[in-house]
Amino acid sequence: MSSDVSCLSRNLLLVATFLYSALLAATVNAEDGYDLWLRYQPLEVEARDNYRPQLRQLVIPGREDSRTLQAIGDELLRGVGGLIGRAPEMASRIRGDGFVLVATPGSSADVRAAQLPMDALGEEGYLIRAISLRGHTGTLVTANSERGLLYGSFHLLRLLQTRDALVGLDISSSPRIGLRLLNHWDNLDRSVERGYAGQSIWDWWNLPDVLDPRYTDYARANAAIGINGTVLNNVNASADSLTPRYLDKAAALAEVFRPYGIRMYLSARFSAPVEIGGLETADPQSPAVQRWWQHKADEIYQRIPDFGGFLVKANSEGQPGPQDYGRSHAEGANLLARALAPHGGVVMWRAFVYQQDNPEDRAKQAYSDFVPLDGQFDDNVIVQVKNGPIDFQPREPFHPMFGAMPKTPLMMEFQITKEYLGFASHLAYLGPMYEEVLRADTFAEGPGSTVTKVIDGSLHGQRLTGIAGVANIGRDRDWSGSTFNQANWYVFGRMAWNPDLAAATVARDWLKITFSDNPELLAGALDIMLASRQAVVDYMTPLGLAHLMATGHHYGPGPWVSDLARPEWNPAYYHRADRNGIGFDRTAEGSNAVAQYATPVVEKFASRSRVGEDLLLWFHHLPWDHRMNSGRDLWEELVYRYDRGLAEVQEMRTQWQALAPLVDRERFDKTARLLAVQEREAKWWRDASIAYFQSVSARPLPDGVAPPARDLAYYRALEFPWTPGH
Ligand code: GCV
Repeated sequence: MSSDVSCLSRNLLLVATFLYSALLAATVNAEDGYDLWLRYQPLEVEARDNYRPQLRQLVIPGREDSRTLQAIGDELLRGVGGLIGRAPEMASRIRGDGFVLVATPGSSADVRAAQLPMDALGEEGYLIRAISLRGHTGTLVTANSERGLLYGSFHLLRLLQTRDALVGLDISSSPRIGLRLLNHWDNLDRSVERGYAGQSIWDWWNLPDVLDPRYTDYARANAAIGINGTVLNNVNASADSLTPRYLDKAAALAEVFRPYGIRMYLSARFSAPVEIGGLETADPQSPAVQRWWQHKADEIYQRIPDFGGFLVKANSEGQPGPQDYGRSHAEGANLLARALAPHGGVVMWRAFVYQQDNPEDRAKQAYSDFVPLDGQFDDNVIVQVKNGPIDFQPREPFHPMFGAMPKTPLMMEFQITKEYLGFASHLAYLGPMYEEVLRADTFAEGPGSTVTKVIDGSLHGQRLTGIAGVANIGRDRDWSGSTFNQANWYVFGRMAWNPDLAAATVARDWLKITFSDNPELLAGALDIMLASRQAVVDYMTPLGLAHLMATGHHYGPGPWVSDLARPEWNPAYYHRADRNGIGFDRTAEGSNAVAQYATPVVEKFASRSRVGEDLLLWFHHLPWDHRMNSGRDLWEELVYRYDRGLAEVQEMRTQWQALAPLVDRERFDKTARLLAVQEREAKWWRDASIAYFQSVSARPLPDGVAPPARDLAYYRALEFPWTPGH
């Protein structure tokens, strides 16, 4: 009996041990997405064997005295160690073949002696070269600054992650755009405007005392893709962010970011002199107001000596601004710019403005306000312009301000968070959208005057250049609400560094880093990513339609909404559908928004046949029986596009299912579940939109098309009081 008991307990112990080890293994291998592109899981055996002889020693002169060089050393040890299963030995000098030397000409006599072409690299660029030094072969990462070394080192790690050869390396890279920033729309209470990945990562309450290790990982992730600045707080700003208490908190974050080359910026509320300064006015002409901003700048730079500057949303959607005092945007921007100038800071002044009670087409208002001010902004002001003239829609034409202000630096504002593309739950890879905008030709100075050339400064000889992405980052374990949303943060950074990169190239890199280089996985997942944005366009806003989302939270369809106080808040304002036709006439017969573009572009956009069907209804109001390229009439084409969008999502789900054996369990399941949500919601969009537009057009559904699942009244009655991000 007693031996039975002891045998039983032995067996139980064995089972428990086995379960514990299995659990441990599962935890160790768990892929919850936290690592982003800093994922240093072991490469395939062959790749590891190839790399090992080339990554034996790491030499970083001066490492003891520099936090950036220490960060580089830590990252390379960790990265190489993880990827090839053996960290290089940290050495003080080159001892044999297989060295990696990370040094500037200033920190290494060998680099100086090599006389490399360093001039073109500028402050942040780098060279990565296969090199022979002191009779040994190895790899050199060099740059003019430690920041350049940092970016070069991350590039070296990327080469391993994408399984590129180190033999014969000769890479020279420098960023095309100076300010490469994330904009957080994060509030002091940790809510995030248009954020769908949980609370803000900034724990304002516990700062500056508690420094979440996430802050360092955030800085690492950004540095790895070349992002060099971050605006911590929402453009709908609270003046409290500028009080000493909150500046101390911001300073603690700046300290964490500094070794990673990330400068801190803050959104400034224009009326702060009144709200926290006790002044009676915020008028830019008031000497007291000017002094207040100068003192504020001094106070900030005392705490954060490398503070980048202010981002400002003024006279837009209820925010205070210079026009409250009869002053222009330029006068407002210059007020802040003059306070920052002695310290080297910049003002990023947003052009996202449209006015209550202004009957002008909303798509025209920013241009009308800003273009006459060209030449009036101080040198340290850059005007931040959204990619399109309305507001981050699934598809918009490029903003007409690009190319139209030759004397003013303009920076791009993209949205990485998907306010209008299905929140965090829909899979929509934004690379193709960024690419479409960056490559658009403004014709401002003749053919080839692309948006990229406007924002990289080459078109009009601007020295101050920038690009910002509204972040999709929150407290969620995977940072962005889904694995595939991480790709949008990633591609933003990569294109900010090099706007000529193709969306497909970046997606491939990201897939290799995030999952593996299995060819089947790469092909299948790449297909999904590249089709995804057009799918969203098709099931939400096909053929150039825009802003059909439900009121306020923008979750789901609301094309029927037409009773809101401001006309341009109503979807009906944008689609203008009635019994006879649909679309916004922006030609000379309509609002004439086309006239804001340069001549050949005007002609293209104004022509029904040349504008392209993707933007057709953005610029034209057309009868339902307008003949389309497909031979279908406009009504049939609209229905066809809604169906096509839904079918694409169904296809994406099928493709993802086929990849199940190639993806780890946790990330596979989460993506699969989200794709199911996306299919359900794409169907909702399709059904509700068709039901509504049919109620207006009074046209029969084309043969063989499934009728909407419910009647229009059902869709109209849906309410979502607790949507995130609102
Ligand atoms: C930060 C849109 C969004 C707002 C956002 C605004 C802006 O209107 O819905 O949430 O406010 O753009 O970019 O300022």
